[in-house]
Amino acid sequence: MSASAADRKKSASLRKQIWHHNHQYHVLDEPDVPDAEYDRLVRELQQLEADNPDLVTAESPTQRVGAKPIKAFGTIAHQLPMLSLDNAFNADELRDFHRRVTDRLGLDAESALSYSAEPKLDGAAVSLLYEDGVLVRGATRGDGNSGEDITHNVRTILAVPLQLMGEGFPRTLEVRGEVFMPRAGFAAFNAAAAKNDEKTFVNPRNAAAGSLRQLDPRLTAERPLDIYVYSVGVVDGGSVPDRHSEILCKLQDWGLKVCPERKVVSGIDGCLEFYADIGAKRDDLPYEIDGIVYKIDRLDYQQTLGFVSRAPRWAIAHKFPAQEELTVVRDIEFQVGRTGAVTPVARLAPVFVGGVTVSNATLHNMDELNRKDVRVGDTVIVRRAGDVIPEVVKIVPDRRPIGAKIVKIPSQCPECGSAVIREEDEAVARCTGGLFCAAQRVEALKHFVSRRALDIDGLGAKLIEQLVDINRVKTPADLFDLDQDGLMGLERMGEKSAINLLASIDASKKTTLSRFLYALGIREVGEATAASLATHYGRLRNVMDADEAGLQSVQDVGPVVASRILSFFGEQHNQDVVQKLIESGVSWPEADPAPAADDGHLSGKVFVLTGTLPTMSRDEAKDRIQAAGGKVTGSVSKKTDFLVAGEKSGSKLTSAQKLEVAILDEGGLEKLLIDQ
Ligand code: D41
Repeated sequence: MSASAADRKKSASLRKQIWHHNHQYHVLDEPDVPDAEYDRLVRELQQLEADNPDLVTAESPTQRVGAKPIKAFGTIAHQLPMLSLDNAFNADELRDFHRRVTDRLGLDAESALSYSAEPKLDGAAVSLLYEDGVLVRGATRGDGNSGEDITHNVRTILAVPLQLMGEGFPRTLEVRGEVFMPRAGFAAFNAAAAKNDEKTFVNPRNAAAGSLRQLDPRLTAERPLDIYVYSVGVVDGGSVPDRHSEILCKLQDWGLKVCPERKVVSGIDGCLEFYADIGAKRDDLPYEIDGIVYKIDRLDYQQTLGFVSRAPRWAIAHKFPAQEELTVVRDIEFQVGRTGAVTPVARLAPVFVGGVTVSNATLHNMDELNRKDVRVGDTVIVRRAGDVIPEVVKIVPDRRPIGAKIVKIPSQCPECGSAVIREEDEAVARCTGGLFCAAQRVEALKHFVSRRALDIDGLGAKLIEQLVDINRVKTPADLFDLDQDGLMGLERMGEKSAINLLASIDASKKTTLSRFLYALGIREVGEATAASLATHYGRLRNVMDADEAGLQSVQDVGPVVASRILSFFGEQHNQDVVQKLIESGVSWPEADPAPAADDGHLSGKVFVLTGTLPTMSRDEAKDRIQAAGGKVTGSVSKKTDFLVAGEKSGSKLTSAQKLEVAILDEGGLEKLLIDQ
């Protein structure tokens, strides 16, 4: 039976509405209806299609994910080859490129030649073919001449429209772009995979490429993939504008997703400026990029220049420093942290990666070490992305030398010889020496004096190590009876530094309860928890006397944190240290416990800080927000109440605008802090 005219009309209308909301959400990042409304529309269409199977069309939003895996990938010959990109690894190579093109075009090298500049996404290049506005085919780039048919998989990417929008698109339109996995999705995917003992991806690029090469589209649909399109291929039965930048705008009008960071720049200086701007934001972008692509904007110039051996003469990729490099593991050692965690660390042949020279990389814990099977002598891929600590991603099995040594975790602490044990359900092994262990003492002291704790200026790691080595300092309390003569006996310590250090030790005595609690280094008690405890209890005595139920009523304190606090203060030697610190003159303003429901007038409010404020330092802003009961987090989300934005605010500002988070400048924050 065929559907009634009314149902036909209804289904067409529902499809249109769903495409629209889908486009708002996945392409523009500007959802315009609540999820519940979107779901309702989809369910209505599903029901209508179930009742009237003849209403189902391939481009219906209900048909993104095919029910069955395909048997094998077909091959698709690209009608126009998908070219590759030449690279420039520094500004000089970019200048050479610019000189070549201006020469060939008969222009002055100083002339203001327009380039369309865009970040170079690190993902997988694909081709999407639209016929009469309907997505009919998706293909990988392959070798540029032919790729694999991945239509079933690209259809599952919500940012890929199954039907183009608006008007004026050519009857046949092939667009090319980069499918990528945003950082957040990559991290979440890998965390879930690791938890389930499944294979994790080495980097977002492999994750994107691997996800596209699934036979079962239901698997691809579960991967958080996204796309930016960056050029057109075949165009038939219509036309596109005659500038690259205008083509991108057109593609956007037709519902395709293009990178918002793109910009038309003028001449070599414009290129370099854009490179520096994006470079400064690189770590804050929600996706990984490995460079900037510059394309001569005018298509007639592009035509004149043509291409050589698979790469256009009119475009170039200006690379950023690589975030992954190969190097050799010289040794694997074990480090003891503040909490006694014994962590394997790879000592590497120094290698320049992610903009710095790296000679150590964490192996996290024994499970990781075993899973990655890293041995001394192995060649490994080291990765340093953003300000994340460098890590060993994987070994290169082909390069393993004969006799590469397997390293086992020591049964005794390399620092103090106490037993190393690993509790059930714990990934990390720990030294049982506690503050008897010099390594733990050093780390505990470093933490105690750190900027956000007691903030003792001039007491660096080297000095602490010396003081611990000669047994002059065993606990933080011992810092307060150091004297000038004692200090001057140490290496590299003159009279002046000794006097300065004593002055800053003295100055650190006036502190806050929150800093003091944080400085004690109780496991799981970070700054935010310390601040919650301080506002909740007001006095140290109250914290020390609190019971489990009481502790758990504090914001952010769950059973684990509560038990850590209880056992910390349950230890006599910790009580002694606290007592001694107070006797040495460490003090803070004690307050009455905060009323239960309200920990300050900004209680419950979530802040994010970005950019540089005119007069307030970031730490100061954070302290004052926390003192008023507010919470400061690192990234903007739906839960954020305020973004405090200063000069040079990057992607956090954009995210806040998108999510309609209230944005404050320093003046606005001041008002809020004072306003009761
Ligand atoms: O973001 C990218 N990965 C990107 C790749 C980009 N933004 N633009 C590109 N433009 C081209 C030309 C100039 C050939 C149209 C590309 C690529 N090609 C490309 N991706 C993989 C190979 C070549």
